[in-house]
Amino acid sequence: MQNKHLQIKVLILSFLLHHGLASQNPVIRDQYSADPSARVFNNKVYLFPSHDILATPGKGRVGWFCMEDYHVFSSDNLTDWTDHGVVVTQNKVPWVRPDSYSMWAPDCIEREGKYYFYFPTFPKDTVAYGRGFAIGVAIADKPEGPYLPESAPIAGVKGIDPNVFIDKDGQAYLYWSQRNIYAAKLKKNMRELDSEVYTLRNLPDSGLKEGPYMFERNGLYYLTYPHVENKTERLEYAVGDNPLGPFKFTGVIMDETPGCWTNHHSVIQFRKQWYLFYHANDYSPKFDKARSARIDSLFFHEDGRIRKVIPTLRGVGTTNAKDKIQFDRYSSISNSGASVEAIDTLDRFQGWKSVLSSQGAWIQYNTVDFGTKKLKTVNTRVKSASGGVLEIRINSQTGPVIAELVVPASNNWVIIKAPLTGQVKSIQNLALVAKDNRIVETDWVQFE
Ligand code: FUB
Repeated sequence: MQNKHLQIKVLILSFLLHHGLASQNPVIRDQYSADPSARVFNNKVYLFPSHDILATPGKGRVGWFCMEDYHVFSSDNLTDWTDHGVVVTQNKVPWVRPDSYSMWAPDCIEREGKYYFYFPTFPKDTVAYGRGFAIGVAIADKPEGPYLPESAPIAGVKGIDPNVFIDKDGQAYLYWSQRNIYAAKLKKNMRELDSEVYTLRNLPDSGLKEGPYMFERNGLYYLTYPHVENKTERLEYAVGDNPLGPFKFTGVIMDETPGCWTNHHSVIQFRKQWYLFYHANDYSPKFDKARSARIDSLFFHEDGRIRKVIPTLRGVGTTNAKDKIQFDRYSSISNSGASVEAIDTLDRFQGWKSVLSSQGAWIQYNTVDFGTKKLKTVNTRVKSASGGVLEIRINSQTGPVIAELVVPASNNWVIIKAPLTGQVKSIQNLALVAKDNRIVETDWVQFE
């Protein structure tokens, strides 16, 4: 009987684990989500990524980027994301090759209550996977769609990675790339160019540059872009006092990401904080054309220069203590005896686990909100063939112990419950610490 209860409990908790809301990096947990273009509309953040899928014979080019549609996501706290589903798909756009599988990096912008979604791909009259990318627009009344695609791509534009910027005077600009970065003014209808095409100069001469993203802050125009300075892409920026430049190369926003050749980003300010959206290949460590969107905070120096962003797994936002806290998306980790591994290497969307294997090894997860009411217990999903003991401490690995978790020897995942000691309230940083040298794996920790 007891076994049956345990099984039911495990089933319910497993359902919650796989259908729970996402937080931390990567932010989208059930599909690939590359080239994240984020926008703030109506006090919410909307995310317009490319949707990487894996090509198979007859469906895309095997071993290359493969995308057939776009989803849009939204969040009002940068932690919990809603997927609004497919907004544009290759076989429903009149001018697109229905077998293009090349719906690359998009962008979206609002003008006078309409939402303009820009996307590059191969038109019907081009060779798939050649150099003939065009850029189209689809228009909606709401950020989450439905979007109605125009019947033809934007005339005069050849390339990828559209980005749209509307200046304070109402003038809109389209930026895109094709090894270099180009820009042109857009007409008010947001569907036609209104100037010649400018090649943006004074950026590093050699090495691929793509994925432009323009924003303005305190009268300074930031042209940000991925560039291959060494081996793979890093994020750089140049500044100017005009949306069309001239720009002056100013620095690196994010260094190369080991194991992922591309990076692609956007920058937004949301409730007074600036954020960098970018991607890495978290769910596909061996194939870097299946990528996932991430978010980290971005800060400026006094003189307007951007501080380099160091990518984190913890990401941004507060985690509610009653949600599943994934220590494997850590803020910091001990130099030895602690690691992060995939729960199932055959299904990486199952996420990760923290593994502690020596006395004193620790993993820290910051900014957990315990609220104002005293929580009494902690549930933890753990596995240890030998059994072992973990502690949860607040502040750091040497801070006060708030729970001791005695993990039974088992080859299966089990959920154990332990009492919480002391008054833990408001926002806390937590550390999970090994009390002995036995190996203990932790999937999540949740307070109630
Ligand atoms: O997602 C396909 C391409 O990879 C994008 O268009 C580039 O910016 C790079 O991220």
